[in-house]
Amino acid sequence: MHFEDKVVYQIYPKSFQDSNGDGWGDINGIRSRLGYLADLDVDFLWLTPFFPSPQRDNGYDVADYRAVDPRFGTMADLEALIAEAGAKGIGLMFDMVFNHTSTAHEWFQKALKGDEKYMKYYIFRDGAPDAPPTNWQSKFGGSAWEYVPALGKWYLHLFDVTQADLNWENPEVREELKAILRFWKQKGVRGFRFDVVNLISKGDFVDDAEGDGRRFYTDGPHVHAYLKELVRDSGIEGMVTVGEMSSTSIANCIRYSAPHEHELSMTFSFHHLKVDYKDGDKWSLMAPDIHALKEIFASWQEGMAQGGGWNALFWCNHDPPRIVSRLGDTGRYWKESAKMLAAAIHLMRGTPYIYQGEELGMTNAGFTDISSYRDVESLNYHDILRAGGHSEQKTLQILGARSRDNGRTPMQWDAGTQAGFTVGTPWLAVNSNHAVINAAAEADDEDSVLAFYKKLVRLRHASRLIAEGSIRFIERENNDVLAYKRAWQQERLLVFCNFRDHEVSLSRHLSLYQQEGYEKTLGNYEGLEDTLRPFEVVVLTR
Ligand code: TEU
Repeated sequence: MHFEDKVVYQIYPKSFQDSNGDGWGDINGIRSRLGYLADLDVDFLWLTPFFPSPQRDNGYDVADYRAVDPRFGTMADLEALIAEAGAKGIGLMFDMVFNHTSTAHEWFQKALKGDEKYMKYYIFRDGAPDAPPTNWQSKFGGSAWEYVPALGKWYLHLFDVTQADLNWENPEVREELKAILRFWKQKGVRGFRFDVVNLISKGDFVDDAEGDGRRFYTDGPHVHAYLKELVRDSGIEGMVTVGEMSSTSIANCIRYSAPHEHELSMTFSFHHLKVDYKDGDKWSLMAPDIHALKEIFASWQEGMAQGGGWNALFWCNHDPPRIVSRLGDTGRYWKESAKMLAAAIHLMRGTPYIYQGEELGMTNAGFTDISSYRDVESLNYHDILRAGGHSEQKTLQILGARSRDNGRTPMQWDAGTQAGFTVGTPWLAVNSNHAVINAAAEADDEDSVLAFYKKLVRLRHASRLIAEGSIRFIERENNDVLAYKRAWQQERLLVFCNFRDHEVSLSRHLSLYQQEGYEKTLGNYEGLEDTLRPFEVVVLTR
């Protein structure tokens, strides 16, 4: 499978398009928008989980891996979607949440009743009711262990208390998961995204004196062996696969993604999305450190290339806030910054992912009241921040910048009521800026953010340099500009991105490149100056 020249579009079904007026997006809604997606020319659609689920974590708490939650539609709707997308040359990628199941899953329910077989599917530990086995913290706040009085045991949940971690040491668990992959492959699914898959192999269960416990289970002892086995035995090698890697390293991501390792096609890593975390804390606000951002891109891009690994390129998904609100500008330079940010990653070495609405320049939710929020992590942290002494106003300011609901507001299709997302009441409020930022308006505008994304997708399809070329970062000492050079055979491409809302200079005037035979082939301003204008991106080729 060649994926170097492909582009993936991520759909969060709950917020994409509602077809029956219940305020939830659904599969038939996606079917009705295939024309839009084909026009954008994307190659794959990654759908976040639509499986039966109590929805404590919006579907990442899976209760049955082989069915469709009725609120999203039926298996027949899903099969029709796979066929109709396929007819347009678009492949479906499904999201496999294999680190944990919902506690509503049949396996966990049997375990709770003391069924020995199923207790071994999870990570249960003996212990007194007031002494969790370790001091590890859940990623959503609080202890990572929950006590079950009837069993006199604790179970591990790295995420919500309703998301129990699976015991991958048990070969029966691994066989169950392989069978799920075979099931979806048979249905015509073309690829998979694996949720937090570098957390599946737990190491020693000991207290962490320095952190929240992650060093004992991140990129754990058997993770590479488990992945190799999963891919080999389920027959999915050759399909496009991406692993979501939490707090990982370049060395591990090379192993996860280098073709000769026979693990995955590529990896998501998140280091570049933490450059505005004060002291590494998501809930402490800080202005983004652009120098750190550049260093992270340079080391991951060049490091992965040297080791033969492959990056997934992304700014947005259903977890982080919207990138224009974060690194760009939502006012005067909204359009310029949205385009600059897009070009910055789409021309790198790796496979670009577009998250629904990113191609329109959608912004953060703008919620001003806790009652607007739905995300379990946001609601938990509201209480944690309040208990930690923050005022309600400060807490809302932090959630306004960091909540996962920022990226989950409904897709903005048009300027009409509820942005064309639903004729009912949406499960999460529509952003009031849909009157201006919406697909219908942008489709008719050649200068729109949407039009710019279309250019980037087509460029990758057409250019072997973008798909396969080498990469080297330049302007390394410049704290305002991210810049790199791509090379393939005799072809060269240079990308200069100004991350500031003011004019900045370069170590070398752009006109000097012109004298060397470079021409401007893409940008978000007219003409070419020696300096870069606010949020300007300039692409030069030779
Ligand atoms: O996310 C994994 C993950 O660790 C995060 O991005 C997490 O949301 C963040 O650290 C919280 O601050 C994946 C899914 O993308 C996410 O939606 C799920 O909630 C999570 O796994 C559990 O399945």
